[in-house]
Amino acid sequence: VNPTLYDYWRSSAAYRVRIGLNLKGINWEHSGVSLIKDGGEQNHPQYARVNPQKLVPALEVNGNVLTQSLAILEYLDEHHPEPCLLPTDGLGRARVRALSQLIASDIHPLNNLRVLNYLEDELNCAPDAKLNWYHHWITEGFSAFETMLTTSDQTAPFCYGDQPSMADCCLIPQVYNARRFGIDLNSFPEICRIDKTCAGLDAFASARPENQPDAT
Ligand SMILES: N[C@@H](CCC(=O)N[C@@H](CS)C(=O)NCC(=O)O)C(=O)O
Repeated sequence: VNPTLYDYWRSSAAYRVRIGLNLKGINWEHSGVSLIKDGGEQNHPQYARVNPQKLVPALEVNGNVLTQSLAILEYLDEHHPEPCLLPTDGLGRARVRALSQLIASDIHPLNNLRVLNYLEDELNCAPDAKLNWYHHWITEGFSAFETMLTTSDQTAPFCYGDQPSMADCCLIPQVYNARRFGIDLNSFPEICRIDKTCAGLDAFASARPENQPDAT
């Protein structure tokens, strides 16, 4: 049986997993969880039984539910080693994990839907203050990411070496979010170059939000 991805077209965490599944050539089924319909289907009891964190993605594999996009990508890498998303040497793995976590642990959680909703609904943030918050965390994170790329001779054509890794699975969705919220990416030429390189690959193109069945 093909794995089922609990997915929302605009979820960047789910987008990471879509790229990983596609890179590995794994056929998967889509199960849509709309983050906006009916107060957010992620909050409905039937989805909370799938993922108690009420977040997408979750991946169901042979009756087991996996959560957390990076844990899912590592699982896929262990069970479908080719092409690998993590290098084989310890230093390389630490580097790819660090790049991935810079995005997945330090940028993305601050700009997640529930955080933005809390700023607006509970802390009475005005819409432009909320947008400044969004821009701030991406710009700060991308500045460090750009420096990490430009100061390493292991960068190119991808974030690490000559094939896409977990770091690219994290970067490309974050670039999508940045563009969606109108962030000027001119100060991040290396990030933009990698984004363009990845856009040319089918695995990345078919994972794009607008190419998902629930895209509106
Ligand atoms: N650390 C989690 C983050 C998952 C996550 O935050 N998903 C977002 C969409 S990108 C979500 O479901 N948000 C729903 C909400 O904020 O209510 C992962 O990497 O899987």
